[in-house]
Amino acid sequence: MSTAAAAGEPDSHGTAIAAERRWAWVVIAIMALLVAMMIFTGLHWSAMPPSRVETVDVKTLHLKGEFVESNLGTSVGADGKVTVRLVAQQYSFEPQCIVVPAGMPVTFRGTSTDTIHGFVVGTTNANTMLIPAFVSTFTTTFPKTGEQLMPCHEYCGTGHEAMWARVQVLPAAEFMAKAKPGERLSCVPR
Ligand SMILES: [Cu+2]
Repeated sequence: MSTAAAAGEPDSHGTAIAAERRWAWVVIAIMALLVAMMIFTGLHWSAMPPSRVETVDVKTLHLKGEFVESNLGTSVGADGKVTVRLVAQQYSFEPQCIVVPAGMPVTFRGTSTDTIHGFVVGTTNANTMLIPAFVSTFTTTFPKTGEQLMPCHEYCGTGHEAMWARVQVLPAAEFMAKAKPGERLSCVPR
């Protein structure tokens, strides 16, 4: 016991150490919680590393295969599955206007020709990165009809802020009426 405490005065040094120790435990608890969350999300959701890797040759992307210009846009397969294929490049998406049906699963398949790009569709959960030499894919459903903006959300160079496309979500019946087997739909004005 210090002389100050013995004299009946508050032990300021002891109080400071106790407060400091309590704060240290709070910080340790926060760090432990964050590490536990990282381990949990990593293992439980298999968030990282990606479980599926699909590659594509950037040098021949525009010449042959799935991502040639005539194959970009929305297609309806023989099994009725809706697939959107798109390519990102500095500083635009191809196609510039994408058509999708509302209330049906839509699978996006995209890649980039030059650097890392990405996109998010308005306020929906459609959101991915587009990486050169890799094919990004995800499936989502658009509940509401209407037009959404689709900006690039990975900084990709000086023209980044001008890089965006539009997504038109049509009623399913209207979309299916437009879709013809083997054709690629888009809403780019011709
Ligand atoms: Cu970009």
